[in-house]
Amino acid sequence: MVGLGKITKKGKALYLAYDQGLEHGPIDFNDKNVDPNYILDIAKRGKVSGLIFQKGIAEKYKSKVPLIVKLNGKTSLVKGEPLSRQLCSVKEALKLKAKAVGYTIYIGSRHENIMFREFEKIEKEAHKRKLPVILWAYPRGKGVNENSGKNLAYAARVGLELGADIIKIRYNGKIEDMKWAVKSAGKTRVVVAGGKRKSPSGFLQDAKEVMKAGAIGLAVGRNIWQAKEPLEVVSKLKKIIWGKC
Ligand code: FBP
Repeated sequence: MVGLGKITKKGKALYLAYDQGLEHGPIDFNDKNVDPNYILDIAKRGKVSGLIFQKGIAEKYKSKVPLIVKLNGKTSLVKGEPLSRQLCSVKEALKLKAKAVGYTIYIGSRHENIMFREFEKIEKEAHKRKLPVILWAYPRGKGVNENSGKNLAYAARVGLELGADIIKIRYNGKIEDMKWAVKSAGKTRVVVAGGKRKSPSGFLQDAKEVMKAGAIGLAVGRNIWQAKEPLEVVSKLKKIIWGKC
């Protein structure tokens, strides 16, 4: 197994996700957070465990915290069965000084086999170079329930089966479902995505529950950088993840 020491502290992690500009477009942004420098500042001052960028931003904006380069992506303009293709190689990510790479698979999509193939090559190459691989494992596609406990656990298990070091899944608000997903992931570590912005108290409550369920941390975007005081959210999340710090 590849060591996770560069992207975890005491086995736990808080990642700041900022690939939404590709996935959703600037609709998620305001005057401040549309600027990647604003995000770099939150990451640096908040001392998060890793910052997730697509390669274009990583090339132009240098991170002081460990960089995680997302290797595939798609826009929200394409409709139909989801397919997210590779946009950046492991080699390019390493040139950008990435400490890990990320890849999304839409479990249940008619095109999941294409993403499985791409992921397999990435996983092989990244592991050869001792680079951890984080799999965004999202159940999605025609007739696929994105939030059922059964499918979240299935997504988690796919991460273990395919060789991911960490999987990033969503929380459906049911702690028992998260416990089962964590169990299903075996030795693959689980981090949980933030999702659309929620009330701060609701979001922090979710964070407490996923940690109780056995996740090693969270990978959050909008609930941090859309907040009025992002560093306050980071600090509260760190307390939940690491206890007093
Ligand atoms: P958020 O915390 O903002 O939800 O970010 C997590 C994330 O996985 C991002 O990395 C990604 O851009 C986004 O969610 C994708 O969301 P969706 O697939 O629901 O459009």
